[in-house]
Amino acid sequence: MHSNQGQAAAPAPESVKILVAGGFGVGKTTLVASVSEIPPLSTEETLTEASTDIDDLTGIEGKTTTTVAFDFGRITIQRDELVLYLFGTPGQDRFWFMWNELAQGAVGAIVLVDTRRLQTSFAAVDFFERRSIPIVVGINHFPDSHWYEPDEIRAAMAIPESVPVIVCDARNRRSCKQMLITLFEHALARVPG
Ligand SMILES: Nc1nc2c(ncn2[C@@H]2O[C@H](COP(=O)(O)OP(=O)(O)O)[C@@H](O)[C@H]2O)c(=O)[nH]1
Ligand SMILES: [Mg+2]
Repeated sequence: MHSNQGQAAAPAPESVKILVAGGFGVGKTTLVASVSEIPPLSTEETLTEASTDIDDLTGIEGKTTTTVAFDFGRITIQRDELVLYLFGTPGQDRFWFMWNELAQGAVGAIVLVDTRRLQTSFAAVDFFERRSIPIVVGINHFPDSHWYEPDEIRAAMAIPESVPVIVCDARNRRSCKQMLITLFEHALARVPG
């Protein structure tokens, strides 16, 4: 009789949910698309005349699309043992009502910041801090943005020492993956016991 005894079954991968947050146009959709192994599901729509009155495009006049609900992607790390499901949150204020739902069961969040418009990411930092959800802050530099060191951004945004603040490039897969690993380690370090 055929038996599987003695053959170690491959353990099912652990799957965790991670959010990608930050203001409108900081690079959330770009980050999810950079790292995802599956075609990222994105509900990107062309900005309409109607929404240009509502969404603040100051500083990002070139942006022509917007994420209507959220971005979704997946990445496997640690030799197939860990699957991260990424949810990019909608950046516009009028979608705040979705955040509580999206945050359910999340182990942590990456909060992206655009140094030209730091204020657009304050609300995201605050949201996760209030709920004790671990975050990593990613400084996503754009061609015309002034270069700031992580400590300058930390001071400007009053981010506690315990929160990692790192420079990243949302278009670069390695950079995004490194940020996810930093977040995962940061989240694990906070688990009591
Ligand atoms: N130079 C540069 N451009 C970026 C970077 N990340 C995103 N972008 C561009 O910035 C724009 C807004 O990015 P998007 O991902 O749609 O922002 P979202 O609103 O946060 O989802 C897009 O045109 C991107 O191609 C980056 O790291 N560097
Ligand atoms: Mg988007």
